Amino acid sequence: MKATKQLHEVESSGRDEHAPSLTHALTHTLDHSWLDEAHANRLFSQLQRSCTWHREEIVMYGRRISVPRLTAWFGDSGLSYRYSGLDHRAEGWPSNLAEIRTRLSEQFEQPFNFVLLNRYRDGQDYMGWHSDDEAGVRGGIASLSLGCARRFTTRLKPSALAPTSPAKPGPIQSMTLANGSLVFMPPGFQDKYLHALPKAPRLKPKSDANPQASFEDTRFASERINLTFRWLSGQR
Ligand SMILES: O=C(O)CCC(=O)C(=O)O
Repeated sequence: MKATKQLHEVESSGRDEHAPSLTHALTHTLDHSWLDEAHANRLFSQLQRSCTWHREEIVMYGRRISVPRLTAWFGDSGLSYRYSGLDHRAEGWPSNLAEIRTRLSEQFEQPFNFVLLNRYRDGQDYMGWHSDDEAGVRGGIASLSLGCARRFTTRLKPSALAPTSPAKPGPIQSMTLANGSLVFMPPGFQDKYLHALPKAPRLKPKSDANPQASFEDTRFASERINLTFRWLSGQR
């Protein structure tokens, strides 16, 4: 892996005698300025305008609920990624994301054939604790953040803690992902760790910030777009 910067930036939420060392706990790579600001701003704006954003519904505990964020996806034509009981069929790559994919493949020396986009409209949108360990997801996952800075959290799965530890996840590790930052979750990460994008209650919804303002003069208001580049095996 040709990572340009290896930075373990951790704010631990507490100590736990069963917790592994921080170095072990956060083995992913974080680069705060993987995309320069102008490029990140341009890409944010392009994706915000041009993607078909879906408000998906999933069934949890027998109830149908709306996912608390918008989603879009791209990938090699015909490829389908199934998670949360929903199929996501790809129809090729727009040139702006194909370019990013090439750079990521060179840097991390692995192919990527699918990208999932999550759009958090304000601090009320979030992603709960989960791991991307669906059958067929192989290799590392490269996660690019655009727009408003948000906290990204990780914790060890109970199964990855010492056998003597209670059946609860490890302490929460947290990092801030700002406009243009990249975090790489290496192969095997999803087997051991959960991750989440918590709510950010102090972020004002766009309508409160200034409903008349354009993207340029409000920056991102409170919006964030995250792109996770993945390799799905067993598919072309
Ligand atoms: O928005 C983020 O940074 C997290 C995205 C995520 O957890 C995922 O796509 O699986």
